[in-house]
Amino acid sequence: MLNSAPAARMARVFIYGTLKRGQPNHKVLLDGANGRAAFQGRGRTVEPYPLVIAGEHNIPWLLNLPGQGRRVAGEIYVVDEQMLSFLDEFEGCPDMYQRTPVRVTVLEWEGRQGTPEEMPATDGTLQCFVYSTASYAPEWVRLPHHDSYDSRGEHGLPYNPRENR
Ligand code: PCA
Repeated sequence: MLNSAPAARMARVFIYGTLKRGQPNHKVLLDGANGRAAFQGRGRTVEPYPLVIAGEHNIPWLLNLPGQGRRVAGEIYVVDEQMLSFLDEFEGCPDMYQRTPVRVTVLEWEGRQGTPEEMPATDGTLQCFVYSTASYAPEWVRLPHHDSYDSRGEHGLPYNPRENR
């Protein structure tokens, strides 16, 4: 048996919002009860997208409008099927966010070497899933566009955690 065989059932996810390290929902990626997630590196979307903070709970949303906004920074994880289904549920997919493909330029890589399916392509890009949305209020496009989300950033719009709602 090849050690890399389970990789076929793993998925790569680009995390740009409250699930990142140091952000309010990161703990769900670390909780083994939800499945497994392994940090692989950091990157930036190849295409620009509008990343806005919207609504009464100051939630970050990547609007599915490639070509507008800024190239968005985030973290790349490989997750198992259990964590992928957990995240779909957690992110209200497909009603709130939709899990869509995105191309990411890798800036820092900590992923395992020697397993071709886990390494960035020779042009330094990777295809990942991302939780973006196409179901947003039209005026959200005119909100400030961020390139790197931090709940406690200078925007002054801290995320309101679910447990407080
Ligand atoms: N959680 C997902 C999408 C937006 C959010 O807050 C993420 O961190 O990528």
